[in-house]
Amino acid sequence: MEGIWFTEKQLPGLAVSCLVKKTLHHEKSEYQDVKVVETDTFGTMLLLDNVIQTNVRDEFIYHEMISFPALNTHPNPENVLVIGGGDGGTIREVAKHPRVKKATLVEIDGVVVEVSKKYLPTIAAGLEDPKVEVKIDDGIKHVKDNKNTYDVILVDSTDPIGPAVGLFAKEFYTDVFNALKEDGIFVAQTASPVFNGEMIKRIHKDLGEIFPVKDLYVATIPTYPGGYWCFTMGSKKHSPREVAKESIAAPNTRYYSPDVHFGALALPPFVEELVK
Ligand code: AG3
Repeated sequence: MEGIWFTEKQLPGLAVSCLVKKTLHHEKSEYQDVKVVETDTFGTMLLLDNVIQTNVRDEFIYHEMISFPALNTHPNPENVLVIGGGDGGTIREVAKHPRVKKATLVEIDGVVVEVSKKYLPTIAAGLEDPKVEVKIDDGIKHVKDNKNTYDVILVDSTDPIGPAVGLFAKEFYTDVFNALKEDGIFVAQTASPVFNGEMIKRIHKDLGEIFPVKDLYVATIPTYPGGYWCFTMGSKKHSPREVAKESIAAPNTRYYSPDVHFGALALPPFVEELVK
């Protein structure tokens, strides 16, 4: 794959293509096809089953936005769990938050962790942070086995196909609820409000039956289908809308800021419609 176009078939009738200069790595792990490619437009890029997961150019947007809204909604997010996210980008942001003491990453596919360390060192940097512990294990099992343990749980999964299906199920959200302490907060990436509206609605309904507080916020992520992405939050107590602006920590962030915290929660009517 040198100087040819990689195409992700994002939807049955939609594809996005990227000019690839070089394939740096390609292997089939126990769970998926793992590829790292060098592109002009986005720099080094991680593909799982030919789906764009992350890249050096726009990764900061997704990784900051999956992490900081929950970390700043919780008054004291000392103990944080990230499920998935083996590239390390999410845990890197988590470890940056001044009130986080311990961050555990549970990734099912050890190959993703190894390949990211080798080819995506700026993203994988968090995996070496002293606050961080990496476990190669099944996140679904991990939450079942660790009750009343975490302040914040972030689910940095792939799309709801293949190994990630269970991470979008109501049973899993119930286990996440139980793995959180009494004022815990959960966030998951929940795809595109334009293309995945029905799923977002269903998730919101499921969460509403489990968590007292639920919310949705958006960010612009150029490489994901539609470029406009949702994150869903379930919280036992605190609302992201009631955070004191002065208490918000945004250490060296490039997308997230105290204003973006609230701006991301301002939903256009068609998105609001999905969570009413
Ligand atoms: N996880 C979310 C990837 C979803 C992208 N979907 C797609 N391209 N169709 C990203 C992992 C980054 N840590």
